[in-house]
Amino acid sequence: MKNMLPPTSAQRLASLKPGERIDPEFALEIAQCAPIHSLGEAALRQRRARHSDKAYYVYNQHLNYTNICRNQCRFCAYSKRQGEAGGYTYSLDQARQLLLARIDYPIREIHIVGGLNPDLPYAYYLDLLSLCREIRPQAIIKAFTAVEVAYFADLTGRNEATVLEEMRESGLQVLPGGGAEVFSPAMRAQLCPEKISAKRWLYIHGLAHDMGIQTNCTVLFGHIETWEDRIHHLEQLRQLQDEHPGFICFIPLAYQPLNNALSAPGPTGEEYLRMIAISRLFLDNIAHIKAYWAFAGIKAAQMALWAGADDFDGTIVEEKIGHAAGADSPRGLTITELFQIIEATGFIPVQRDTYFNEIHS
Ligand code: V47
Ligand code: SF4
Repeated sequence: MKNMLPPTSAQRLASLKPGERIDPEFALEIAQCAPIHSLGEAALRQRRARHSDKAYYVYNQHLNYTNICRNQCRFCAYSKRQGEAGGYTYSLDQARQLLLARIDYPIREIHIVGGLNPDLPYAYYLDLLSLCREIRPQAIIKAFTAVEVAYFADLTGRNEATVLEEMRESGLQVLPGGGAEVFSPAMRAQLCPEKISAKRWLYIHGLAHDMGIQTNCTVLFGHIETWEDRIHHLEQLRQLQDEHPGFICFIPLAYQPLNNALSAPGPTGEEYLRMIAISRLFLDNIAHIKAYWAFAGIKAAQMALWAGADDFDGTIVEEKIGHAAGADSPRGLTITELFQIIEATGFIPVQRDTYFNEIHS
């Protein structure tokens, strides 16, 4: 029960050392039972020990090349079936126009993800990467979730290592963290039965890390999963990072409840902060925790900087996946708005690239 932590556990939480590893049982106890201010304060101490009062942000642009997808994840309001109204696929020329439309802005990251569209040939993805490389040589290309990489491998009969190598040769530098959802097989069976298994998602990220391609990681939470599922998910990520290091940043994705097949309300503000805080406390081997404002909402994301998060993501322009499911945040922010939103929290806004190299211009 919330606010009912036994004194010994409360004492342990209050005296955690910087970077101290906590076990899953303790994580479950404090995530559920610690008063939110105690949990948040412990996470804030860990966050400050690593990043002082810096709060990072990135000048980025999203490119969602298609929403046509052969999967039907129950939480997804973004995807359409082939031939369904509202389905779209950008031609390479349309993608070029979207990139050129923002060419006067000093964008540092292009974030590319899309559905699993049976109409697109493998060459399209390589050409899309080359196009981004050509138009945006200064930006880091963070492209294709493990779910897409697995799809390309199955589509072409290549193994995942070959796909990753060919993608890298065309410009891919980092994998985004999407598609992880919740690793529990029972949850996956209910949420996204067509999607690759947790085992394959973890395999692809470990493989990418071993090849020198860094990646991000996520959890989709606040729907039908339990705290046990969430901690189990964090355990899998921490173990992979121990064995195959390469995760840059962890992103708890707040479930958006509209226009999809799941019947769940989404996390409360308090639950969001608990998830951010426990992520900071448990993932002692992942440097950064992202408050993804587009899904959390700007105000909850601002609060999250006080509960363990150190990153605010970016300008985005324009977010489609969460907004299809009812996100009520803006679809993008100007760099000035982003700076001011972070500054208003009392933290120091620091522009970064995808690898968290600081940008001082
Ligand atoms: O993989 C789909 C999720 C993800 C919903 O790596 C939903 O830096 C909430 O992964 N409610 C895509 N979430 C977003 C993502 C991401 C975003 C920002 C930065 C990075 C990064 C990664 O969105 C999908 C899926 O897990 N999603 N539907 C929904 N209704
Ligand atoms: Fe397709 Fe991704 Fe949506 Fe699942 S979450 S239906 S894989 S676009």
